[in-house]
This record gives sequence, structure tokens and C-alpha cells, in this order.
Amino acid sequence: MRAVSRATLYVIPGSHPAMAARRMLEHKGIDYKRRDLMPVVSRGVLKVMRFPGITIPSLRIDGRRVTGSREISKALDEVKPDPPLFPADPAERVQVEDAERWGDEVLQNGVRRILWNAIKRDRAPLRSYLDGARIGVPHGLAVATAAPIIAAELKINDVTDDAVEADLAQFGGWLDRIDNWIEGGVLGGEPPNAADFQIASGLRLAMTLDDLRPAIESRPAGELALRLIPHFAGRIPAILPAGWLEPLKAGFEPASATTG
Ligand SMILES: N[C@@H](CCC(=O)N[C@@H](CS)C(=O)NCC(=O)O)C(=O)O
Repeated sequence: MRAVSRATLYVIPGSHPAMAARRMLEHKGIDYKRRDLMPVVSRGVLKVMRFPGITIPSLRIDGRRVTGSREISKALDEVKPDPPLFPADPAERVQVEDAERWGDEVLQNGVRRILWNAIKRDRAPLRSYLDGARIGVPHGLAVATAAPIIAAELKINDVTDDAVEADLAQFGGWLDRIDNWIEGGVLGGEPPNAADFQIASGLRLAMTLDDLRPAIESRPAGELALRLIPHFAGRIPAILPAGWLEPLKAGFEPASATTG
């Protein structure tokens, strides 16, 4: 088999699809260099480097340039087929591809909107997402000067209060869907597949918000996320409007409420 000579993964600290790509590379045992970029700046860097897209994650592997977490999962199976990220059985493969697509288009986008909405309310926690990242400037300075980046991300990702309130109203249903996939064997098997990594990374980023973690961690979905991604830098203390979290709270009993 052809040896993988060189891989460089372009990430943004706190990026959940970038975490999916990192964990897929590690799972395959492919050595790679990680390049940390700041949001928005990342667009210019990837353009100059002639990647096919301007989003994170982007991967350079064996001279090939790949942009997008779903494109990366497929490319990794081509470059190094074992362990596979997609089942060999065609019907099972379709199920995994559907779950991966949902994890990208629905969960990933929803969690991104929720995160930026929380950061809009207080940007101090941004610093915790930079833990272990080499972005070329002191982390305190990066957070102090982050206002234009935050404004751009709110716009790029359509982070309106209405959209985020709607995301949170659906979040419990998203968790049910993931638990069902785990029960049905589409997710949570061995070896983990591309949808496992995509969905676990979205859940794991959501779990960095104290507002969301209690509703996720004790469910099969949360256990899967913690198993595949034990560490995800970043933490945001409770900050979202209580009313937005009501639909989610209906799905779990906080410890304090069960003792009274
Ligand atoms: N759905 C794409 C995600 C692309 C995406 O929006 N990535 C974000 C980071 S999580 C990004 O590049 N943000 C920087 C920017 O858009 O300026 C994938 O899974 O690869």
C-alpha cells in the first residue's frame, strides 16, 4: 500500500468539523501537521493556498487539496482504506452517508449558530477555545480584538436570535434522532464511522456550553460524543435566555430538581 507522505490540516480553534477531521486522521493513524487559523482570516489563507473552498477544515494530503469535513472523510478512505470510515455494505453505507450529511447540514450549522449567539453576549469565554492553539498572536490580544471577527461570523452564519431560539426548540428532537441512530446501529458501532465523527464533534462543541451540557451528557448521544472526543477545549458559562432553553429542559431533570 502507498504510504501517506504528508498531511496538513487547516483548522480554527473550536471548530467542530475541524475536530471531526482531526479525530478521523488520528483514527486512521495518519500523521499530520495542524495549522491553527483565526476565523475570517482563514478564508484568505485558504484562497491563497488554492484550496477548492474557503472553509475549515481543509486538508492537504499527498499533494491533494480537500475542503469540507464530508469531502475529507471520503478522501481519507481513498488514501488509507483501513480502518474504513464507511461500511462496505451499500445499504449501510447510504445510512451512514445520510447521518453524516444531517450531522453536517443540521446539527453542525445549528450548534455553530448557538455558539456564536452565546459569544455575542460575552466574548470573554472565546479565550478558553484557544487553549493549545498556535494562532501567532497572544490569546488575550486575539480576544480583545475579536469584535470584527464576531460581527462577520454572526453575518456569515445568519446568527439571528430567532434562528437560535428555533434551533434550541429543535435540539431535543435532534438528540432523540441521534439516540435512535445509536439504537439502530447506524452510529456508535466499532470501528466508528464518518457519521460518528461528524455528529460527535457537533455534540461535543455543544457540550462546551454549560447551558446545553446537562441535556446531552447522560444520554447515549452524549456518551458517544465523550467517548470519541474526550477533550474539546472551550467552556461557556450559562448565558442564553432561560426561555429559549425551556423546550430542552423538558427532556431532562437537573440533579437539584430530583432531590427536593
Ligand atoms: N460544513 C462545512 C463547514 C464549513 C464551515 O463553515 N467551517 C467554519 C468553521 S466551523 C469556517 O470555516 N468558518 C470560518 C469562516 O467562515 O470564515 C464542513 O463540514 O466542512
